[in-house]
Amino acid sequence: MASSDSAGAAGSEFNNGPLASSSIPAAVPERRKVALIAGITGQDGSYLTEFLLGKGYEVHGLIRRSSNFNTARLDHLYVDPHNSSKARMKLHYADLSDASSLRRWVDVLLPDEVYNLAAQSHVAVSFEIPDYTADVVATGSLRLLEAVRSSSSSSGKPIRYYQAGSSEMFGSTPPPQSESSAFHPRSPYAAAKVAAHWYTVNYREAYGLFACNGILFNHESPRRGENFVTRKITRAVGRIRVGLQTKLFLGNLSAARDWGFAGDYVEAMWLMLQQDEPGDYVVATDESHTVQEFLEAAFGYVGLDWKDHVVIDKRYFRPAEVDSLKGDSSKARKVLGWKPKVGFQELVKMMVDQDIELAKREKVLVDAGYIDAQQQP
Ligand code: NDP
Ligand code: GDR
Repeated sequence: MASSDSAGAAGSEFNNGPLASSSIPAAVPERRKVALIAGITGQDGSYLTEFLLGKGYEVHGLIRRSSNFNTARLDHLYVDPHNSSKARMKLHYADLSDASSLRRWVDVLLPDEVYNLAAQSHVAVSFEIPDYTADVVATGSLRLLEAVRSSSSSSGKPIRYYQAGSSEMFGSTPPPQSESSAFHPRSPYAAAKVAAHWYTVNYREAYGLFACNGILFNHESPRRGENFVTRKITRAVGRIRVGLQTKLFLGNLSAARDWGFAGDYVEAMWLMLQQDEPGDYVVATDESHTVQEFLEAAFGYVGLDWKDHVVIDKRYFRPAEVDSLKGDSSKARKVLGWKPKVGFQELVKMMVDQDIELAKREKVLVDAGYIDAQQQP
């Protein structure tokens, strides 16, 4: 979907240089706001892109090279730039581990807003690949901040920056957690996010950059990666319902999380960058449920008993767990005027409904012999 040619296309579109005032026609349309999203192919990237396109933005996304296409969450938004002048979402190759690629795209695109959503975002995996996780999540954020600072300083163009912080940064600090709660990270991922948080604060204080940290609690959707616990559960419910699976292997069921809907949370990211002053905000539903409660809701919704299907497997326990997260998002509600629209039960139903439809389509392929029923997400 992205092409290395896109650099030229984007460059010629945005680097036209100033027009002489006499040559400006009376009704020049206002320049669209330009957003640059790192991590556009992820769950949040796809919802944020939809949201910003709806606000009239030109959206550019940085994607990394993969041997398989990694743009499935964006396919419904894609317009081939070769076939249409209407494409308002464009994709470019870059990587948070490659500073030169980040600086190049910030220079070429001159964005108004940069959203850093890119990360190795799986907590358990961060124990397996800690060095890589730190490089992308912590140093990668520093690389992008520095690209924004140095490009903005050279061009004189102000750029607003959003950093995707996480409730995992609170770790073992007891709930409710707010902006003033202490960070006590419990994984390489969380420690790297704490570093990225402080890099962002430092660039704000040192250089006056309009940089915000969103401290977002867990947010889910039908587009959630399939190895996060909520989606793993709803995928299994769908597959069990249509007869493609019988067991679901899970780890710690007693951990409690504050689960919201990703579509609601991207609005809060945008709102942070529309304020007069930059700041840091907790974004949460302020309600907490255990993994077991999620299981009860998801299996119960389709008339199944989770105890008939769930098997505890110690491989899914983490070396250090975050036991209980519950946000206090009163600052975001007061200052940003934000609040979540989708509650816990509605979120579970939305995810189960879509995963039943997905499992039905999967079953057609299994019955036709195209895929193996044993393949589990
Ligand atoms: P996802 O894992 O779905 O998406 C992560 C994105 O980062 C993907 O686009 C991925 O690309 C990209 N990425 C990974 N490594 C690199 C790299 N080296 N260079 C460039 N891009 C890279 O995460 P979410 O959408 O759920 O989360 C978005 C952000 O918010 C993440 O930073 C996450 O840590 C953070 N966060 C998420 C929360 C949640 O509950 N969802 C809560 C709090 C914070 P690819 O598609 O190629 O893998
Ligand atoms: P989390 O999400 O670690 O909170 O990070 P995840 O869904 O992975 O785990 C939530 C809780 O469920 C328990 N659990 C399992 N988790 C997974 N993935 N697989 C299992 O089989 C399983 N069984 C039990 C976990 O131990 C944990 O307690 C997410 C990510 O999106 C981060 O990027 C983000 O920063 C935080 O949310 C906020």
